Amino acid sequence: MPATATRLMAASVPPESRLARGRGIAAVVTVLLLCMLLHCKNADAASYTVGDAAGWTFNVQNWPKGKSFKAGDVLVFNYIPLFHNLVVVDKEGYDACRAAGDAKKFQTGKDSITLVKGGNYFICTFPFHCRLGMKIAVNAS
Ligand SMILES: [Cu+2]
Repeated sequence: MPATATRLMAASVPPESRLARGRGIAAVVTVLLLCMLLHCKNADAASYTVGDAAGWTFNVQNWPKGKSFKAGDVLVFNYIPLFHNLVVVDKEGYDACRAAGDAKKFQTGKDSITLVKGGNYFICTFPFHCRLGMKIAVNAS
């Protein structure tokens, strides 16, 4: 094909449609960048199994020691729901091993909790369990 014919064909594409194609590409690139950003945010959040292999049980109190947590990290609590539960409390509730009546209670045996910035406190409210160290305090930065 002679060079002039190619040039003619390229010129026959109306400029508006080329502009539209450019906008389409820009939109796709924007969506891809947003996906990558969201993915990075998720990849940044870590997931921890509370108590490691032993799970959420007695004497788990020291498990958070030496670990650093960030808001958005997820704690996974594994336990037998017949024997334990998981209740979100505040510092006072943690210290006194007492949950308010409206405290958020989980009892599936496998609960995933996303940490909020600051203090995150969890206890088991089965009689004496909290006193036996079934409590954790986690500070998330
Ligand atoms: Cu318990």
